[in-house]
Amino acid sequence: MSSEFKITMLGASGVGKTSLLTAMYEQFESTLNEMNLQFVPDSETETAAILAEKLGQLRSLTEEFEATGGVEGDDDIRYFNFDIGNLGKRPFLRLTFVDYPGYYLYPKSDKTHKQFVKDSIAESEAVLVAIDAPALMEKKGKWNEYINRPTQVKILCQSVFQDLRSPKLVIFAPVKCEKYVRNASESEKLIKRIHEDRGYQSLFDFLNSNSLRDKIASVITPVQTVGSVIFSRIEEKEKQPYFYFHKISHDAGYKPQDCEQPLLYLLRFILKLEMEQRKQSWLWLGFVRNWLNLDKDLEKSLQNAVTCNNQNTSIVVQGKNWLEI
Ligand SMILES: Nc1nc2c(ncn2[C@@H]2O[C@H](COP(=O)(O)OP(=O)(O)OP(=O)(O)O)[C@@H](O)[C@H]2O)c(=O)[nH]1
Ligand SMILES: [Mg+2]
Repeated sequence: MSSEFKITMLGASGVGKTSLLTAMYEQFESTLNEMNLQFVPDSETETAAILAEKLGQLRSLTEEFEATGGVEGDDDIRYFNFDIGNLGKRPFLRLTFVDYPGYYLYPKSDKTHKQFVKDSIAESEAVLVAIDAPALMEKKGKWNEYINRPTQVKILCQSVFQDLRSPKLVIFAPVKCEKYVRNASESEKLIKRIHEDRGYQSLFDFLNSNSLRDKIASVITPVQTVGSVIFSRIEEKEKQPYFYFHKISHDAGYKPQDCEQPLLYLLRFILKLEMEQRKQSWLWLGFVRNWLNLDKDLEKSLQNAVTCNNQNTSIVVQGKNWLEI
């Protein structure tokens, strides 16, 4: 059996959770190949097939389109297994991403749905928070609470992150952010806004509170899940916002960028957990359950891989020690 790590997606309806998973899968494959590793096809959940369908949707975005979740979004819980192994060998690591319709988070949603998300986060080693960047950045963040629901996200984390017995990684991934990462100073602005009051400040404050500080690592890593489309405008109809995007040029194709970054941080964290446990397992007996049993070569290639974090666009907010190899 390979070791299994669970990651729960977090984010309201339509922010881009499933698209993010799709782009991550696509882009990470080439990173893995460079290390002589590969995704091993997973016949149980047909991850690759489902993601291919979503990929088709992303590729076929028209000249101008409105980004929505809900109807075109997903209506069920889905588990995406990313199995990683040496070429031609059995996988040594399985990353299971838990994806669900974003409306599960809403205050009025079914109790069992909300409980499902809570349980899933509690059982996960990491949480991947997708953030709709235009909602955060445009009109001084007027639509952020409505679209991204940071308060709801914080309340959920507060109810789950208590008495943590093992460290957790929280990855903040702003998506649809082509317009905001065109140069270093714009990227900085995006990252700053995520930290601010209008963004996720109170969640960061909570994660950095005395009882959690030592056990939580968090990073912000912007991704471009489509790459070739850019935010153009918001139209307000009957007090509802509609976000429109357009292609950067007539023949611009699907060109995701930095989508492997969240996975690199994840692997870094997993590797570090392994190393720490090996060093001081007497201290951390509580979370010895996921030994990777890496051989020397594999450990080396993983170590090489995780140094590929893009320092220009991503930052570690807290818990650097859980990510240092
Ligand atoms: N412009 C732009 N649009 C995107 C990007 N990623 C996703 N979208 C669009 O945003 C919409 C919602 O994306 P999804 O990935 O389905 O969102 P979701 O969070 O899974 O939504 P639910 O499953 O309903 O919770 C779709 O119309 C996507 O085409 C992006 O990087 N840029
Ligand atoms: Mg979805």
